[in-house]
Amino acid sequence: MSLTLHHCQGSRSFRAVWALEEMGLPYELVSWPFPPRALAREYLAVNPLGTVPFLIDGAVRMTESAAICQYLGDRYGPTSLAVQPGEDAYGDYLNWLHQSDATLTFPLAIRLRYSFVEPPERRLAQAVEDYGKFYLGRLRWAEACLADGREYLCAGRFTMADIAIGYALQLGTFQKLGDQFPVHVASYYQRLIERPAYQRALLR
Ligand SMILES: N[C@@H](CCC(=O)N[C@@H](CS)C(=O)NCC(=O)O)C(=O)O
Repeated sequence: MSLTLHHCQGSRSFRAVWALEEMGLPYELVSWPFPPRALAREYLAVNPLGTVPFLIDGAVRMTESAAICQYLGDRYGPTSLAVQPGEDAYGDYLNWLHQSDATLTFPLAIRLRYSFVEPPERRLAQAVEDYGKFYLGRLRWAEACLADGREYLCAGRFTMADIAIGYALQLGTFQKLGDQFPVHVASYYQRLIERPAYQRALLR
C-alpha cells in the first residue's frame, strides 16, 4: 500500500485526511495553497482538474472526497467505518455519503466563491445570502433523523457517512453559519469534532 493524498487546508480533502486518521493508515500528505489551480499552476500536471482531494493509490486516481472515504473503508478494511451491502443501513449510508457533497457542500462552495475566492468587484452578496439559506434548509433531513436521539447518522455507529457529513458541517461553521444549525445537528457536530482522529486531521 502506498497512499498519497493531495490536500488544501480547510477543503474537502479534509474528509480523506480524517478517514485516514480514523483508520490509522500510513499516507503521504502533499499540501497546496488554495486554490491550487491559480496559486500553484504546477498542480495541474498532477491533477488536470486542479481540485483537491486527489488520492493516488498505485494506479488508482480519485478526485471525489466521499468516494475516497468509501474506497478506503472497503479497500483497506475490514472496518466498522464502512457499512456493508448486506447491512440494513447500506442504502442510508450511500445516501449520506452522496448527500454530503452533492446536496450540502455544493451551496457552500458557491458561497465561498462569491464571498472570498472572486476578486471584490465580482463578489455577490445576494448569492452569499441565498445559498446560506439554501444550505441551512438542506440540513432538515439530518435534523429529522438525529431527532430520534441517535448518536450517528446510520448503522448505529460512527461511519464514513459521519465523516462526509461532518465536513459539510465544518465548512458551514467556517462560513459562520454554525450558530444557525438546528439543535440536534449542532450537538451531533460537537460530538464529531471531539473525536481524536478529527483533532489529528485538523493539525495535518
Ligand atoms: N465533488 C468533489 C469536489 C472537489 C472540489 O471542487 N474541491 C475544491 C476544494 S473544496 C477545489 O479543489 N476547488 C478548487 C478549484 O475548483 O479550482 C469532492 O467532493 O471532492
